[in-house]
Amino acid sequence: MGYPKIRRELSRTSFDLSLYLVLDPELCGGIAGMVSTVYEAVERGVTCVQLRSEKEVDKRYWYDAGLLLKALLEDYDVPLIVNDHIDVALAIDADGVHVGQKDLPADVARRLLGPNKILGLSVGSIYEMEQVKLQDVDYVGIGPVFATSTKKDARKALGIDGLSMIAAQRDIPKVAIGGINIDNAASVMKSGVDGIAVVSAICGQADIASATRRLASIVRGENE
Ligand code: TZP
Ligand code: MG
Repeated sequence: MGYPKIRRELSRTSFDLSLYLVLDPELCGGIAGMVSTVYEAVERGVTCVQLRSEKEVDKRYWYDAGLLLKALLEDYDVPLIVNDHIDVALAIDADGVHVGQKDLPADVARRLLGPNKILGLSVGSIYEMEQVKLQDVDYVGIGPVFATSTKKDARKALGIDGLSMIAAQRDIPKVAIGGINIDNAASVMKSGVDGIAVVSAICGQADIASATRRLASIVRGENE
């Protein structure tokens, strides 16, 4: 019998953004689909998982899904981040929360979350990047880099140049998001970010394991 894995305490500075899976229950096929997607993906190199839903779903759905995902990720050094819903994140003792520009302000989110949870913030312009308060926010998600059909209200794509300009503004952990796939991931990784966040490049793929393996190898620079 093997020893049980002991989970390293994830802290606000020890997380790895390099391959960040943002879940979509619709694309994954519900809670069971998200659980199997996460299982396949963390085994192949996903380093961070966010629970997000493009469609509005009941609070209880967030809670039930979050509890299952948290139980699954407990065996890995992979944080579970909850999109928008601070109450759900606290209820399931998630590792952190991700807020956007239209959600609660980051300083308010930080106050509600306390000092130890990871807090991510979406930014899509140099101005928004300049406003980031480093005492509250642990990483930023920059995007959309490319056109995406996953987020219905996504702003205009930044392109690689726009991404690079925003990334260069501040010394803070950064992940790029929006339309990233195996064809463009290498160029995104050269734009001054610490990782890529993807939804449809993993969720709903016919072969989750192979899709994740290929992305993981790109972010590790193995295809150079
Ligand atoms: N934020 C900016 S773009 C986006 C989010 C959540 C959706 C990204 O989805 P995909 O399928 O990786 O383009
Ligand atoms: Mg949001």
